[in-house]
Amino acid sequence: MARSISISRYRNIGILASQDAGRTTTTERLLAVARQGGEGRGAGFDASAALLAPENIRAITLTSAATSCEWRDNRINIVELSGAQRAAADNLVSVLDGLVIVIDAAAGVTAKAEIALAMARRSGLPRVVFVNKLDLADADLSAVMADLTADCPATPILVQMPLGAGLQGLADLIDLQASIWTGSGFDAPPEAMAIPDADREAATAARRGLVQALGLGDSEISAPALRAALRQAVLLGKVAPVLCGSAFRNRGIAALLNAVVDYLPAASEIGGLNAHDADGLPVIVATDQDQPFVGVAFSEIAEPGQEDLTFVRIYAGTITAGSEIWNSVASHPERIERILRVRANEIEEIAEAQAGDIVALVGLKHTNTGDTLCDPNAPIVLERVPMAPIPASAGHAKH
Ligand SMILES: Nc1nc2c(ncn2[C@@H]2O[C@H](COP(=O)(O)OP(=O)(O)O)[C@@H](O)[C@H]2O)c(=O)[nH]1
Ligand SMILES: [Mg+2]
Repeated sequence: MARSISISRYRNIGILASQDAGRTTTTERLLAVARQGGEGRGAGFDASAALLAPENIRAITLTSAATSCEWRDNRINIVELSGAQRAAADNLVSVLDGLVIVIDAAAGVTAKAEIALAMARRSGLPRVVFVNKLDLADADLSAVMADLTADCPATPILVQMPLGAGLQGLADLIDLQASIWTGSGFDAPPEAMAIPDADREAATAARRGLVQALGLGDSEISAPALRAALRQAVLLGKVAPVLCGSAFRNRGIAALLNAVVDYLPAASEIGGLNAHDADGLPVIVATDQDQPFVGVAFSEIAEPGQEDLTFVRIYAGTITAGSEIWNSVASHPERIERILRVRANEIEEIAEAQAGDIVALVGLKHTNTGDTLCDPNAPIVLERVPMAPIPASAGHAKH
């Protein structure tokens, strides 16, 4: 049986981008780098080859609903979100706790990217931004930063500085260290080193700006203290750390994984959820592994010749394969035949799953997207937190 992970070590995130910004490439690289334990470590993960194997076809379909990886002893569940599929994506966003917004540095903040940013604003979720494609000659980070600054109330704050033409390296503005890619292959690991002399002054000034933007007077603040302050500001929705990279060239991916763990909320940090019990009385569901089970079905996959799958976000308690749960919207019992976890191109069968996790269930027959699933002995219905309404003008945006 898979070892259980504390709810404080789950990150449930959406990767949000407009078409072609690199959402799929970024997701694949996150999974690959997490699997290798770092950039350029171990055997390269050839996503395209792995995905072509017939036995993996089903995993690809499932990966499009939700997939997961482990990083620094945390489990990161990832859902790809398209800014264009507004209603469907808004539904998915409601089961996530944080967002990674991918912006194409060469295309800039286009009308389509604006739609993705608007979705992030409506969700109110804490977010980090990944400025992708910085390897391209026409990448323009300052233009992206200027446009993102209009995306109040989360002020974008650069936490890295690209080094050299074509993204030869990245300077981390928090610990003032550089990663430089000296090898030529896409899978070459970066070398950790001091920030080169030519860039040191700019990096130090940028770090001072970062410290000031957080309202911290002391520019001598240590890296861990700065990360902690940044985390607080992100969780409050005040700032959005901006990371730099090239998913295609496998650069900046480990830093992005670190940012997800360091800055985006754990499943234990989202607070209680509003619900009502069988008598219609309001109750608060605590996001706790020791409470009775509560989850939400958020995606269904039905393929010819395959078992139907229901993806579920678990907010409280534990479920085990073979057990009975209660659909409190359909007022119908359901039996969990099997529990599956999707990791990149693999499907893993697990015996139980706990609060904080996202898994796929086999065997549910009466459940629709959005239904509350719970312990038969503690029936409650979650109140869906409505997202802020879509402004009428956004309805005319082209996508
Ligand atoms: N040069 C460059 N191309 C990239 C990068 N990331 C993605 N691409 C390319 O951009 C195109 C769209 O990428 P994809 O991940 O499919 O975007 P999605 O539509 O957002 O899922 C593909 O041709 C990718 O190879 C990058 O960092 N640099
Ligand atoms: Mg894609």
